[in-house]
Amino acid sequence: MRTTILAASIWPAIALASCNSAATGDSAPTATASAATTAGVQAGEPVELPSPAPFTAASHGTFDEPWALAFEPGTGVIFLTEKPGTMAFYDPATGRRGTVTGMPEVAYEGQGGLGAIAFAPDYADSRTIYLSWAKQVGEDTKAVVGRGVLACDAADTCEVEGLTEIWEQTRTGPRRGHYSHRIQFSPDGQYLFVSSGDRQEQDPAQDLSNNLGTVVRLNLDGTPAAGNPFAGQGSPRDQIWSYGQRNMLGFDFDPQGNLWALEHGPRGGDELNLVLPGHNYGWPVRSNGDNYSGSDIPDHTEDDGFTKPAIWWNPVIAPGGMSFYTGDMFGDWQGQLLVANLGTMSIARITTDAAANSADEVARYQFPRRLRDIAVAPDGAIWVIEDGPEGRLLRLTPA
Ligand SMILES: [Ca+2]
Ligand SMILES: [Ca+2]
Repeated sequence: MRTTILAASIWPAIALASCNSAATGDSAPTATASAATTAGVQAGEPVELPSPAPFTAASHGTFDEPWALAFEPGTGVIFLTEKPGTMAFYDPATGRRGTVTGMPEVAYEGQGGLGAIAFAPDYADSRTIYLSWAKQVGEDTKAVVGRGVLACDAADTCEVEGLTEIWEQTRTGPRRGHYSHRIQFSPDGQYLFVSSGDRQEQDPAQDLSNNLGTVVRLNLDGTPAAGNPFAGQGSPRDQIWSYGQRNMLGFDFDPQGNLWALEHGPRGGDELNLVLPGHNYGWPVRSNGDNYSGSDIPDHTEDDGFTKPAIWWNPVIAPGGMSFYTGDMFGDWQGQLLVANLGTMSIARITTDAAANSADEVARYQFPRRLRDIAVAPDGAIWVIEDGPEGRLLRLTPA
């Protein structure tokens, strides 16, 4: 009963606005392909893929350097961050789209800008959302995470109210890359995990006096979680969950509750790692790739003392984002990992075995452009965003 009342009080603005949309359902005056709906979702514009795939793709509009997407719990409305510092939303059911104000000031340069978006585990009650971004600090930058409350009205706008920084990279740097700053909540909703890239500085990933090149495990308010592997050793060691990691743009829990991170290698050596507390993944001491200059970095070996990747790529796949598939629409893919790739302009489909710390790439599907992020909709459809200016929002459904 309480849930019902809350739902009605939380989402009336969205529902009202949807009724005002010209593209809504049976009252839509036009019958073009883009306005038609299938199973309650806009059809979109068909997109031709470079080679046969077990799905068809349809575009649902373009965005300005989209970086991450997430589905609002309860409504299925898609919220997308745009790297220059803006956020948009799109309702697949009606085609309605709008903007979100209250965004932070971001350091938009190189790989930096607005990053991840995640809805709090208690979003239905709290309306709290989490964002990550690159922040200017003098001549340097750092990745930060903040949270605020999402408020939407009927005028196709939403606002993030009271956005407050709750976590930061403890060492700033002059380079404009390897922020990582992907966000995941533990399946029980108790913990906030953030991937913190090495900021192209390399050595800090082995130095626990900073939190670069690590995964951190935090309480929902950004404070270090109790029980972390280096608890009691001061800050920031007390927030570090794992280390020796490079630039983790793929970051997700599998359906069994294991956390995985997919990091960019240098010249070769992209790695998918099962993220375990206290483990050291070897960067920059070991890599199955080498430096961009061509100089050697010793490969991972059985006796190197570091945790080995479950799978690695040489040449690289250059991941943008990843999501474990949970849904009915692609039933055979249940529990498999889907990686949206920048460099190889593809989706890689991967089976994982956490107990054996192994994984296999079982298929790769080519796309016409670089892919930045991927997410699974409540109905089981797969959504991806293309990288760059006028990056398209694509919905994939079985062919
Ligand atoms: Ca490694
Ligand atoms: Ca090597």
